[in-house]
Amino acid sequence: MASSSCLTKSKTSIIHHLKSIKLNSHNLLHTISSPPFPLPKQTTTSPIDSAIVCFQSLYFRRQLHSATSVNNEVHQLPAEAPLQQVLNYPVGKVKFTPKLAFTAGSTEERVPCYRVLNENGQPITDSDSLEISKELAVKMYTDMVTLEVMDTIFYEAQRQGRISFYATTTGEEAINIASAAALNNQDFVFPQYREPGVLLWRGFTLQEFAHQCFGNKYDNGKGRQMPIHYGSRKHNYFTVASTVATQIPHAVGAAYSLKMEKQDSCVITYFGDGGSSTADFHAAINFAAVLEVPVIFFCRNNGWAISTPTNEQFRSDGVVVRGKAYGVPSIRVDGNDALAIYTAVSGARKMAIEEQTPVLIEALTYRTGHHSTSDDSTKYRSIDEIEQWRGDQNPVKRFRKWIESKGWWSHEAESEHHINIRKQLSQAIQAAERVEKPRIADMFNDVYDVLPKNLMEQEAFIRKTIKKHTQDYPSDVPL
Ligand SMILES: Cc1ncc(C[n+]2csc(CCOP(=O)(O)OP(=O)(O)O)c2C)c(N)n1
Ligand SMILES: [Mg+2]
Repeated sequence: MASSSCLTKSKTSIIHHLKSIKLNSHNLLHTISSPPFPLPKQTTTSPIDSAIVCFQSLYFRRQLHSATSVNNEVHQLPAEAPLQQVLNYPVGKVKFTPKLAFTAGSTEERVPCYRVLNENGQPITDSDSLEISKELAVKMYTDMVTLEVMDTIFYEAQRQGRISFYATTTGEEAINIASAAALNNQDFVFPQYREPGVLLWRGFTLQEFAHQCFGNKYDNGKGRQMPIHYGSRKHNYFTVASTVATQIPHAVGAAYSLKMEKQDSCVITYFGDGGSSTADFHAAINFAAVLEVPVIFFCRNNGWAISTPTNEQFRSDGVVVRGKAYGVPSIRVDGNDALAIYTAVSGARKMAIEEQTPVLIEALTYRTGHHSTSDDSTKYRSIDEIEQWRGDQNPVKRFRKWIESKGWWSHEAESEHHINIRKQLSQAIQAAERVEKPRIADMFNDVYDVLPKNLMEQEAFIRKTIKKHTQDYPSDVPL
């Protein structure tokens, strides 16, 4: 297609064409209605001239498109058309290019992963890392071990039928503890369900964890939720909701309120790779970017959403690249390297508060435990693969090697801590088991100011049924 033929089109046909490509601008149409074409060669800057150039560009693209779709080959257009280099679209200033080049859907080179400690727990040369004190390092390590032991014991308690459900954080201890260590306790947490370590870090006691898992009257949620649905107003930790990813837009709303109140704190929301595959994630991160709110999106990319591997969830280079698509600063970090996570979250927090911006962190890791006690992950992945990730990459072992190399930890300290935590947990579980369940009335209160008629009827019905069939109902639920 020669450019001269399109420039000599009649006025009517050009206006018709403009309408068809939906360039909705009166100015533009007016300008086009004043001949002559072709346009003068000098560079123009007025909005009207720009509009004409815009039209020209679109017009040529159209012609090019129809030419290529018919002949399946691209012809070089003569260079005489005076294309302005940059145009100020509503979306921003955009440069033109005469080249037909589609952006790549994926690149050979993946976004690199920020790491500080290698598999032997030795710092990588020249790595950017924050200095941390012995006291902080030891607290991070001991909390990781506490989390590991807590998982093992609650998991066993579920297997013994003492609690109904459990999900471990195995393989994600560093994500839990090191991210929590980098935050301030005033920062709000909107968790998924695999981040109890953040609550542990903030001082939620083993007894409180046990009360929740046993759903007794001391559970903050009054036994209305399954085990592991922790929440604590005292620790600014919003209650876990297992409807995947619903916490992400909530976090953005909370961050917006911090912004309005000019608070010196931020929000962090955790979610898995599966969570990042939901509509809620996309809506939330877009709102966060546009509203410029201080929220950290922390994605635990552990390779699996129950039995669905990440390569069946998305074709992008993981989750980190989505930050750029939404205009959000992002980083990919080694999720099994506590020092890297600590440094990345500290940096993200600073940016979020000082620059009032969302930040996306993708922590790459591997879920070495089953999804939950309802899952057997060997049905969809090999034991060898799991074992491989439990070896050198184990985040707790890696961090231990580092603190040992600094002379901050010993075998004696390790066994003492294990014994102590096991003992505390065993006592906590026994105590939680003995506490009676919440009252029947708690199934119905705390939502409505005045109980609606249908709930009153349900409450009366359940009381009547329990009285009639007492032997079928637990004796430790007060009526
Ligand atoms: C809205 C919704 N859809 C589906 C489920 C069922 N479900 C529970 S956990 C889960 C996988 C989530 O995977 P991911 O976000 O990667 O977290 P991970 O379990 O790996 O930590 C799914 C699909 C759910 N709870 N909520
Ligand atoms: Mg996952």
